[in-house]
Amino acid sequence: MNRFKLTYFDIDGGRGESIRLALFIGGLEFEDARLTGPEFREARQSFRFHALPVLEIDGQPITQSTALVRYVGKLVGLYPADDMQALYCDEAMDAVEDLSHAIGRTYGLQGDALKQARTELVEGRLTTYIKGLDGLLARGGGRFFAEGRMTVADLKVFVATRSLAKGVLDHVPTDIVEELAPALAEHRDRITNDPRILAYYAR
Ligand SMILES: N[C@@H](CCC(=O)N[C@@H](CS)C(=O)NCC(=O)O)C(=O)O
Repeated sequence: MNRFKLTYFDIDGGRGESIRLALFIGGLEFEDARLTGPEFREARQSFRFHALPVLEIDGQPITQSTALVRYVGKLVGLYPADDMQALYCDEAMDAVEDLSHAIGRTYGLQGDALKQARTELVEGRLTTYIKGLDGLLARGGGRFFAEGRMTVADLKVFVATRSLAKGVLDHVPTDIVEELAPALAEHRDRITNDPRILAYYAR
């Protein structure tokens, strides 16, 4: 049995959350190391790319959240064996990563500059990616992104749409997913109410 330690920020969202969910769903025990902002800044230089998440597997640190969730998904049966379904899964996950980068560029801004950047985000990349993900969901059959069942793609998209609904981004309407892509909002609710996800957040 491998030893897993996931280091990420102390938030129930972001790039580390789908990895936590996949580890939990798969019943793989892991050390859930959650850093505060000051703790991260102090330790930042020690991380390979000065960023999180980092998953240590038997003491070996590995980075890159999508690669990590794909790896855990393979271990726990949350990643398709079929190549085309795997490609569907990867496309959705990489789209979420693109969106994370677009959102990340608005972090640290204040006041009017923040408002303007977030308004542009809402009208631009956010709308494009929500609609694009909605299309990928439809391609997957309407309920899940690949293989007609929950995979790591559903976890990664769910983390993103859940965060939007929670209002973590000032100047971004919390109902943006409902407004632009009702099926994607239903997908978020479907994953939210999955017994494995309910069990994770009930801990
Ligand atoms: N491509 C990397 C991006 C990692 C990344 O940018 N992580 C953010 C948090 S989600 C971070 O550590 N930001 C802090 C910083 O860059 O100072 C991945 O997918 O893991």
